[in-house]
Amino acid sequence: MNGNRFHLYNSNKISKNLRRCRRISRMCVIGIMAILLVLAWDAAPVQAAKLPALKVKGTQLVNARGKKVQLKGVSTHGMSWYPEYVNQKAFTQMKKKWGINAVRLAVYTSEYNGYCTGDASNRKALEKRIDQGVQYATKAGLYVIIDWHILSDGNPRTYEKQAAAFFRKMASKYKNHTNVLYEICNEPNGGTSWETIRTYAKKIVKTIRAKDKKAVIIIGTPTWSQDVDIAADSPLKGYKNLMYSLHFYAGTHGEYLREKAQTALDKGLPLFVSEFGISEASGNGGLGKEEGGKWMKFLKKNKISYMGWSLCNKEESSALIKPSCKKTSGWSSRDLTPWGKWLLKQFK
Ligand code: IDC
Repeated sequence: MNGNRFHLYNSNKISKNLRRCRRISRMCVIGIMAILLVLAWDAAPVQAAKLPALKVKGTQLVNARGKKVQLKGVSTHGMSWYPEYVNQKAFTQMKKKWGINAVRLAVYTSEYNGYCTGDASNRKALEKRIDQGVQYATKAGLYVIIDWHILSDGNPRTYEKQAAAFFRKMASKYKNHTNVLYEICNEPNGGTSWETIRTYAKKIVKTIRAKDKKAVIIIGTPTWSQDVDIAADSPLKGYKNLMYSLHFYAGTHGEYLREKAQTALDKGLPLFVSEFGISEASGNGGLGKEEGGKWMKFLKKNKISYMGWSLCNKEESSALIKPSCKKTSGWSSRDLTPWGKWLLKQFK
């Protein structure tokens, strides 16, 4: 009897212990799962953007409902050169206070530790910066242009293989980001013909479309993205949502370039001003404010998107931030150059 009671007592105790053990292990499992969930959340790719995908209709950028959309924003300088301006606070401030709705991330291919001239670690750093830029833009509610910034390498075919690999990677990563646009060659120059650019563009557009079926793609045009009238004679066929870039610097480019733009529009070419300034084309010199005003009228009338060059404090008149200002966000009007102040007025 005693032995039995002892046995009963013991087995009660054992089963109580067992239950406690089970409870603890259940709590452990839940705890571990919670930790894993938090970690996974942190490591997860940036969330898909809430911004509606854009399309091209005729010469016009439109939203899903077919309403005309004009993107307005700023371009970074080279992201190897001035990476510090790619940060959340800056992007959010520019959206909320400046009234922009897009940013352009300039990835130089050749100059300034360019994507194609630097080493593998430099490429990795640039890709990380693009990732961050896209994340910050997404969180701030901005459209974002990934710009393959050819310049001294005047012919986009110089680094065609690298461009294809780059855009394959970008399009795989960002295919679900409805706020990402791709710009495949900033400014072809050095006499590179439209035929050559077109050959390049066909390859890169095909590469992007294999992954990302719909994103807007901006294609550079001959003579530093000015000969849009020539591109208008034989635009790419068989693909939707393509636009063509028109670049101007009002200190140098005036009426003759607007006429070329008008010719292109008349021929039905969708234009996108993915870079402009009112300094001279060198990025420095005096500001052409009056000519700049004429350009803005033209852009407004035709609802053409525009991105101002550039978000940095370099000692040159095309920089938006004063050289003496070391802040990388939280700027007040005092921190802006005359060009910066002028541009902000256009966004309002
Ligand atoms: C300029 C920068 C300048 C830099 C130079 C060469 O403002 O600091 O030294 O590039 O890399 C463009 C180009 C853009 C130029 C800009 C001004 O797309 O890269 O930036 N510009 O010259 N086309 C017309 C003007």
